[in-house]
Amino acid sequence: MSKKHFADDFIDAINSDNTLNEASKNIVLRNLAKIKETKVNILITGATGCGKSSTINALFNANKAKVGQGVDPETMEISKYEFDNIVLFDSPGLGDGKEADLKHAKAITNKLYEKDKDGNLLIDLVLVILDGSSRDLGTSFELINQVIIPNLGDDKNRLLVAINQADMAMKGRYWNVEKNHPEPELVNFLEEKVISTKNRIYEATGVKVDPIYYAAGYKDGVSTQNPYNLSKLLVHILRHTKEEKRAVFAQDINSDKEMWKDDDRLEDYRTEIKETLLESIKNSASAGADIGESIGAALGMRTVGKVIGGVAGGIWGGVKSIFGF
Ligand SMILES: Nc1nc2c(ncn2[C@@H]2O[C@H](COP(=O)(O)OP(=O)(O)O)[C@@H](O)[C@H]2O)c(=O)[nH]1
Ligand SMILES: [Mg+2]
Repeated sequence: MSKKHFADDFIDAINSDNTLNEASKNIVLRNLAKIKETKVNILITGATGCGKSSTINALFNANKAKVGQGVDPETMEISKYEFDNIVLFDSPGLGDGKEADLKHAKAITNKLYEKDKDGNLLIDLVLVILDGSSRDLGTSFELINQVIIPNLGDDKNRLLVAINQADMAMKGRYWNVEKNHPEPELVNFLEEKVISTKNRIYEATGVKVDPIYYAAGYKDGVSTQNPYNLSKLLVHILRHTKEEKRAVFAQDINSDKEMWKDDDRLEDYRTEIKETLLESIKNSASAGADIGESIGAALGMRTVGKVIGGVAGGIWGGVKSIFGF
């Protein structure tokens, strides 16, 4: 892609910093080059119409996924969307008929076992989206409990369950359109949905998940509704991603500030996003430059953090302004 990588701005900054010793500098530059090559592979699945495409478009920096596009169950395969560092696999869940369901279950299972070129499991994270406006989530639980969890391997942390269309959970009632948030009645309803989702998965599989609810929002000819709890969703995605891979989200997340504004305020999600990205970049950049070795190196490493935090323009500058650096 043509946009400049945020790591290149850090590379420029490190290169022009003369407080760093040469040896540390070379290690950091090599690490930054590695960040550019790091891929995070996410499998997004859930029933047709739950909002996979809408969620992809809200989270990331391109309108790649067609919204409201019904799939042809006969020919449907997993669609792949490649950003600079994030790679998404979008697969329908169950509920498209017996034959299609078998095909989808098989495709998802295969993806879960796929290895990358280093022999590690390819998929870093499986995001299962439930349609919060649907009263019958039976096929979604079948997908989670019978297809995904049994084929997930030991690292159950790869699974994240999120309930979309929070605004429509009570058919649009108790959603405050003006403020773009749920009123207390709807909050209670959604919290119960979270608990019952958690219980249904735990009772069937013994696996503990921590579902969240959100709204990807929509754009149609007449009206637009911004996402709700998208920052919370990203916080959970980051928490479920290996520490050393978190940094690269900075490159691909949606640069439209409006997308990230509205949330339940239960935690300061935007501050956590900012600190998580910065921490991950600092740690990845200074990996192997032995901090314990000498005071000089330790000071050098502290400077790396400072240099990186100080970079203003480009993609990183955008991320900083969204998440309040
Ligand atoms: N009200 C509301 N509609 C949504 C939300 N997310 C998605 N939609 C709508 O639900 C429909 C299906 O969404 P889409 O993203 O295509 O679902 P997919 O089949 O899972 O990819 C579209 O009309 C979207 O505009 C949401 O959070 N709230
Ligand atoms: Mg879709």
